Amino acid sequence: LNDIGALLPKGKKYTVSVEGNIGCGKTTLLEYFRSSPNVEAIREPVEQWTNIQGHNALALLYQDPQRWSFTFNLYAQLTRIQMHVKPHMKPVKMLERSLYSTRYCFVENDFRNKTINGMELGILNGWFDFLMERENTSLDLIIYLRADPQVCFNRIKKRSRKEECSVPFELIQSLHDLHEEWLIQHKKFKLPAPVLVLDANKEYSEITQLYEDKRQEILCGFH
Ligand code: DGT
Repeated sequence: LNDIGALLPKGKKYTVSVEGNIGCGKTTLLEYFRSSPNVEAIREPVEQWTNIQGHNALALLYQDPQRWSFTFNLYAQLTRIQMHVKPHMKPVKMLERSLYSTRYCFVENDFRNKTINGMELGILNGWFDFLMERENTSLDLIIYLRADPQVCFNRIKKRSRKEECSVPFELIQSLHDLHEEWLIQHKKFKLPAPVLVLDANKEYSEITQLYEDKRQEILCGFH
């Protein structure tokens, strides 16, 4: 009975992506729903990014963004497509971020900041378009954990992941603006799925109550 999804009427399975700024609480949401028997929560492979053949890509990214942003995004894209194509083991597959946030938030930010140039953007976009066409990157729902940049920044400082000790507030503000452009204002990029916006300024007990209240919507009925 590993594949509960296979037993569902017409085999319908849902893929949900959890999006939002660094420090907004994506991990907390995934951990919260991981206990549900219908949910497979797929965490972002930060451990993979901190050890590529003994190299810490995340640390290098923040030490010298000009040098390493292209490399990091290319690798992030690989680990993301691996999350998208991982076969469903349960009816709801919940992803921490997606191929879309790499492209629409991080890559976009790096291009606007000139930490990647036009050629590097072209290469990343070439891969992005190819993967979107060839692989199943469809999403049924996006959960946007929307938090003030200052709240995210404070949480990043508090959790003090060593690679992120030099993250400037400006980066958090820019990433916030790009999430807003994509998920709220629908300015430049297409939405791959409907968006459920949750107020992620709330602290743990309040936000978990919100998850409980929204359980039906978040799990597409598989609560
Ligand atoms: P949470 O649980 O909401 O606090 O989420 P985090 O902060 O654990 O996870 P996330 O994805 O916001 O970021 C983890 C670190 O990796 C953070 O320093 C930003 C970086 N990062 C994540 N995805 C990408 C990406 O696609 N491109 C680039 N350049 N950096 C990324």
